[in-house]
Amino acid sequence: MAEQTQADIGLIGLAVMGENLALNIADHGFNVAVYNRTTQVMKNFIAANPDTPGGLIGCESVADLLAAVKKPRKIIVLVKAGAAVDTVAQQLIGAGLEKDDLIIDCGNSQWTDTIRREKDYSRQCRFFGSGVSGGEVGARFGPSLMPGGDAQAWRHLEPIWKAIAAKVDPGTGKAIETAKPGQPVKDGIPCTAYIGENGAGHYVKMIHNGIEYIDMQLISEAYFLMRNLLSLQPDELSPIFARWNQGDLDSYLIEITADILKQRDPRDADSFLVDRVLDTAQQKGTGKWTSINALDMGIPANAIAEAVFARCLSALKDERIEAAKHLAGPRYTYSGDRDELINAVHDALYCSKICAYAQGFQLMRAAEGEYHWKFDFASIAGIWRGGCIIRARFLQKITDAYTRAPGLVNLLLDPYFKEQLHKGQSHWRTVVALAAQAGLAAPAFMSALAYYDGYRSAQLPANLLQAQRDYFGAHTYERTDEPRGALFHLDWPAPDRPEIAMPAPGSAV
Ligand code: 2AM
Repeated sequence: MAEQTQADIGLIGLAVMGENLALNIADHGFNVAVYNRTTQVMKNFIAANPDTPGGLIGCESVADLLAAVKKPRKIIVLVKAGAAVDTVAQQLIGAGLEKDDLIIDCGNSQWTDTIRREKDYSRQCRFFGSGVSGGEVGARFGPSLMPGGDAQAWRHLEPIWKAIAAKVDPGTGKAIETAKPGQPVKDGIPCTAYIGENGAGHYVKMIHNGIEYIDMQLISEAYFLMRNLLSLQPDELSPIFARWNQGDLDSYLIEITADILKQRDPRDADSFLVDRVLDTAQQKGTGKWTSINALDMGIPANAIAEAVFARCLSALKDERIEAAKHLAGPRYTYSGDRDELINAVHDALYCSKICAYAQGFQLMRAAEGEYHWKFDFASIAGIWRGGCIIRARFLQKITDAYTRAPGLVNLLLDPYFKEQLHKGQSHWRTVVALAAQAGLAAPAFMSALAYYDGYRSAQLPANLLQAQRDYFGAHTYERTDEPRGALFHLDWPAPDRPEIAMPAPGSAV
């Protein structure tokens, strides 16, 4: 039984994320009470960390944990997403959690679950959902944190969240390097801010992950095209990514790509590890959730969905090996200039990335209407500048864009991004055309370009499509020479039948 009520915060679930978050909080001088279902795990954790700046209190029951934490209690829950979150929430409520207390679900919960839980538990406590990005290292030394829940409750969590989050240099907009244990980063702009009511934090975390999928796919396609068209070895590609990391593409994912490509196989120093890694990508589901949500809301986030499908296609390894024996592609040898192609791939990557982020922000804009949130997009891009997997110099440009124009309809229309697309599109088209000519799969580059060209087209072929719908299903159409909303139908084929004006949906007729 904990003897004093002294802990600033409680934490349930001591798997690696829970342990690292607890240590990060304690590093910043907060006292943390910890509980784990399997008591020995908690005992081992306490024994392994006797000397943290804030101190850890080990609790053997949920009741002990509640007794140890100062009121209003803040209890972080880091258990497996799904039913376990409800199990733990109910245990806490059963053990005497009070109405002012906060449960903060830091797992990868689906935002719809968080909306439900916030409602279901609103009589017993204040339920928060906070996205935590940056993996195990981020949790330990500075994650990007996306909290959603009751706006009044946020002020109780804010000092701790701001202390433990990654920090960004206010001058450069770049993440400050992760600190060593016991040397927390104190200065800089914290990568956390209140996101919105109920599931808003978990929703924005999901969009982060959806963007992460497409970011990774685009980098992989850039690697694949340069490797195949220029016959470059991984250690020749590594310095190209390292150089890109000094410019517009400066980001964590480009940085680790440069590292990965120069890594030799620990089993065979003559080969590169990347060539020994099987080309089948796994997934945990957040990219899929993002794509399903895009389909549900009718938002064209095609590049994000394409990145999910690219992983699905990669997973069909046995089928692909078999198909490769039967299905022919073109014979193609690139005979152009090496550096020119490398620059073109760079620009294709940058332009595609702009479209991918534009899609992610379009989704959040649509979700505002769907779930009654009000997002601060400059702040969201700001939170992602440090701590998380998609951290990048690029995000400062997005913060700038939404600071200039908070109501920006689409990121593509921001003057900076527009200029980049205008400058890079010729190279982008060259790369997509080369991929098609050479028969190299580059679905994300192609899909992003299709989005760009579709979005900037005042006229698309949907006139024919809608006419087809009216032809076989009497689904009606609008006319270019009539006000929007006026509906018409023809009994096709109809050389001499009149067009019928249809009542607008919802009208009294
Ligand atoms: P355990 O060590 O007892 O398995 C990740 O699975 C973390 O969530 C672990 O700390 C695990 O505790 C905890 N966890 C998973 N399901 C749980 C549940 N239903 N109740 C409490 N903790 C749970």
